[in-house]
Amino acid sequence: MKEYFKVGKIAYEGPKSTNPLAFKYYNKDEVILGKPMHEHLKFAMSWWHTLCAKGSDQFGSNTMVRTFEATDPLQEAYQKVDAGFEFMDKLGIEYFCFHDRDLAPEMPTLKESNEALDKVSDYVLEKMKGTNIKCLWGTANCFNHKRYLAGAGTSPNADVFAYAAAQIKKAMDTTKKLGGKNYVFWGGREGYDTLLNTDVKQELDHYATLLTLARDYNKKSGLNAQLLIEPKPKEPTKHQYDFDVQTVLGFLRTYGLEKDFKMNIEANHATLAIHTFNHELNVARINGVLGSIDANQGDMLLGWDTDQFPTNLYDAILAMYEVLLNGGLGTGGLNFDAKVRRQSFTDEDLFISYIAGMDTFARGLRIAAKLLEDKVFENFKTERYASYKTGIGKKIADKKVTLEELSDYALAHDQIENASGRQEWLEAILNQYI
Ligand code: XLS
Ligand code: CA
Ligand code: CA
Repeated sequence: MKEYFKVGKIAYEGPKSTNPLAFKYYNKDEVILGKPMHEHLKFAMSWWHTLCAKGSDQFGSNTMVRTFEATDPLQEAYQKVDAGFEFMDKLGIEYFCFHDRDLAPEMPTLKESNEALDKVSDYVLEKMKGTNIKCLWGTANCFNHKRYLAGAGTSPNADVFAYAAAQIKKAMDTTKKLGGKNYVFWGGREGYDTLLNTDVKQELDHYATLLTLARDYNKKSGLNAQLLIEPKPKEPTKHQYDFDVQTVLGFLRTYGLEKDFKMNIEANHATLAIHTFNHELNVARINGVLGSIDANQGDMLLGWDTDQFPTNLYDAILAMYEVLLNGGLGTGGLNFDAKVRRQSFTDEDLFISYIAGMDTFARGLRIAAKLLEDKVFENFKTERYASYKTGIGKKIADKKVTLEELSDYALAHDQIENASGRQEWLEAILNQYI
């Protein structure tokens, strides 16, 4: 078997190590809050950004130097499988995520595209045998091809809707074949740019129909995956229908789908919605729909979906804090939906970026666990809301009060005393834990 990367197995060397090709914080088997790190942090390799992205942008062509490239796209697809498994093995990554069109190329007809996907996924299945590498989630790419110029499930063209349904069916079959425990729907081009040509009500109805059909097929086909919607507020369209977690919750409840879907929360999409990553995780958690994470980060000064590797420790701590409060991610995990920068074009950069991301989350986990153990914020919050534990507050919390009674109470207690929110103090304590 050809070796594609001139990099050996990545080992844990601890925080003092200066070796760029070693983990400083991710110590796979170290137990944190009763569970080994690799169970808290089910890291996944994104097939698209790792094996398919070649560094091109709006202004320039490819920059990546990849030894697994080939002139025939199908040949390249097989080589990507070999390279991908070598990469995951060397990093100790146990999961991967894929779009149908990352695994195998789009062919001239749908039938041929399906056949190509069958062949390449057979090969993936073969490679999985004898390893502990698993599929975290699959999805269908219903946004790249020009047929999807006006969306997939929300396209004004019914033939496009049918084509998307066919692609989703096949991607679900492929996810089942590879043993995937989750299936993701990112809205792609489900959104609009101008109301002058768009019937939003009709588009949302159609989108819900597509998701309902997929929900039914999930059971009928025996895939039985956790279905996940991935919110994103803009890009490619101006108004993406799956804006953020709260918007998606409203949509799911309108169409009676709230019990069937959880969410895949991406850090960069949260910040595009002018939310923090932990805000989105929190909204999902308190509504019981925190399913999985796309671990990356954006650049606040650029303001588009840059999909950078997550190196911001602060955000990782607050994210892992939510994950711990959630009791983990169930069947979900942490997918590196992240790509190396255009100037980081070597194979080594790919490894270094994954190490940086894994170490950031490992360190975030350690610090979040300590904060939680010491109940730093939890004790503060208990105290802050203590007025709802007794007296009139308890009556409000128990919903055993009328507006008239509250009015009488307020008339007798109209000299209000508030307590400080102590934000700066709490931020300083958080810094002490870092
Ligand atoms: C794009 C999305 C996409 C999904 C999967 O912005 O992040 O990559 O994760 O289709
Ligand atoms: Ca994503
Ligand atoms: Ca993204």
